Amino acid sequence: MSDQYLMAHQDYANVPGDVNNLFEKEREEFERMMMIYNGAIREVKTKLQVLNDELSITRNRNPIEFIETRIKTPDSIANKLQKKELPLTVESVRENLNDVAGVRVICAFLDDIYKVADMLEVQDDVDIIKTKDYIKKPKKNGYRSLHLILEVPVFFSKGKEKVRVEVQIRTIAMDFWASLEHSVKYKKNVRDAEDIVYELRACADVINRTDIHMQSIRDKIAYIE
Ligand code: 0O2
Repeated sequence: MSDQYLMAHQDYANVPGDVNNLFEKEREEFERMMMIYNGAIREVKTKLQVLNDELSITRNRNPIEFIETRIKTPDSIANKLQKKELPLTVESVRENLNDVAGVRVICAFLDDIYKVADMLEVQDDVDIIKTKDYIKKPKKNGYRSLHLILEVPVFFSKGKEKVRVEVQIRTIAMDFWASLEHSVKYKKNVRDAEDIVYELRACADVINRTDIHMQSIRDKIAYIE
């Protein structure tokens, strides 16, 4: 059993009181759902690794620097459903949440992001349900990333199930920015945070210009004999 699979179960076992009770009636169903999401994460990660290996031969370099995966914790699932005023049931999770299974793909260059997305799109068994391009249309805070909601089949002893996975694709620099920005969300003193939000916004713009510049330098290097 993988560490990640174990982690999902440990998280479930350690959920704070309220949330634990919310899914208690459906504990078995909930565990099965998490097992299925874990399967889908593995499917998508393997697909990405195979594509990366192939491109490292045909293009002589890897478009993907690294891949991270995560499964949403039960309390985070419950919080999101509550925020959207949706029922806290397994059925509601499956119908309404797209990001219980999450895969993050980190690329060196901007054009690699779209290359990876295109390669996923043409796979026979991958359906792209939704695309959010926060690179072409960044969020107000400066967040940039390409989000794809995929549906992939996961095969079991008694058939297959289509499962949704959120894939976030971004550059190393965008990822660096997003990790720091994410930590501001958990700070209580909003007044102090206001300056930080402004500075982060400015950094996001610098990062974007740098990403574009690095890509053009890479292209120039490619022409040097
Ligand atoms: P966590 O902790 O990463 O799981 P939807 O109902 O799906 O349309 P949602 O879920 O807000 O609405 O979709 P969106 O905008 O695609 O965001 C999904 C995820 O993208 C977030 O998950 C974050 O991981 C990431 N993200 C989106 N906006 C930002 C941002 O401004 N800053 C950072 N750092 N990350 C962002 P969660 O569930 O919010 O969080």
